[in-house]
Amino acid sequence: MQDKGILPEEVIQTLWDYKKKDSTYQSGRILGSMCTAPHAVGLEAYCLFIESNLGDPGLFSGTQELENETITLLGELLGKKDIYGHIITGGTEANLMAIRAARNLQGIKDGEIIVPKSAHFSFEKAAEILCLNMKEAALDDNYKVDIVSVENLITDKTVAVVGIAGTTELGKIDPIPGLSDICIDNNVHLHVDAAFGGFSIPFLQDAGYDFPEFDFKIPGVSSITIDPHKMGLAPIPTGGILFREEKYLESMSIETPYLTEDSQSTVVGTRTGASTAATWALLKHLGRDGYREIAKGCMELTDFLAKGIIKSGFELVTEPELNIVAFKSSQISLEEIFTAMTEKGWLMSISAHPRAIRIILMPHLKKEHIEAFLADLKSLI
Ligand code: 0PR
Repeated sequence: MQDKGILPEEVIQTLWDYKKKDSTYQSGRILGSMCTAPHAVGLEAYCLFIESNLGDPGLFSGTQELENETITLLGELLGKKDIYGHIITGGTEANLMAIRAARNLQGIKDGEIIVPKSAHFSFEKAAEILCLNMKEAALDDNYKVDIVSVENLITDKTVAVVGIAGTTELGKIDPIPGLSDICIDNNVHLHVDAAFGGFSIPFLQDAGYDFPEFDFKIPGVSSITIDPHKMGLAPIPTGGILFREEKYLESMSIETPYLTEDSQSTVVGTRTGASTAATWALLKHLGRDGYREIAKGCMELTDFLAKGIIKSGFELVTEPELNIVAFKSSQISLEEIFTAMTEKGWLMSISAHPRAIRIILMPHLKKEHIEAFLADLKSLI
């Protein structure tokens, strides 16, 4: 560090030089991200609460009220108004908290968790941190978890089973009602990872999409991850963890003797209230109608891209269920497609199971972006 400080204008100018190297959602080139440009109302709310620290909520009682209201609103969205939870940093922290609560309540030594083969890698982190063994359940032909495989993996050491409502790679929705039945029969915690699908499935159901139930309406579901910073359009970092009963939070409660609250259940101590304000603001501003139109728009673009991919001579590896399209070609390798399209400026990702080019149709993508993408893709064959 230099001794003499630099003028603010100079500091900001240099920051701009760095920022110019970043990709932007507005360019329409980011095709492999589950995040998107934050909505202006969420951004304003975020900035308004930039000082607020929910790690010491007695100092920020207004933000604390907002968090309680936000959790109730999210619970209402996911089938149960009287729920318990927190607004945290994202899906990773939410999944860690869910598995931690399940482990603490079950009190089993050398416990195990069962996750679908399609689960996000955050469960591997959770298992390692919590000293649990992670077992992977097989998928069916449609890349959803196979219930029989889960049932066969359950033992008296199982502390939690995970189902996914919107898988990371393909956007598939696991059969949560079936998982719920076996979790109730075996007295096991069922956690639903709806980090991606939580902010679209309920609204698409309103719009007439035929999706299975996945939330607290299903009796065996004990906890749900829902990320406002994905399809919720909140600025990052904004995640949500919801529990059916207060006992799950209590099982993780640590005494905090000198703070304005006596105990804390979150992993993070100092915790921004800005994420809470942004989520509350967007739920209020957009309402069910606003979120439904956003989710529908993404699905319409998904359909447009999927049809365009087939017309251009490529193959879908599976029928899209949410707003993710995965495709390949029988003529060109994935690496060749990836390299050629990257050279043309498209920022995509390659899924691992199954291997495919993976495009996530987030709200920052417009029809003209997808038309330009398809034109470039067609030129490869
Ligand atoms: N659960 C599911 C189903 C997810 O898809 C993700 C992240 C998580 C949990 C973890 O959430 P956090 O990353 O908020 O902790 N899914 C995306 C992925 O890994 C995250 C992402 C977002 C990756 C934007 C890249 C990117 O540009 O693909």
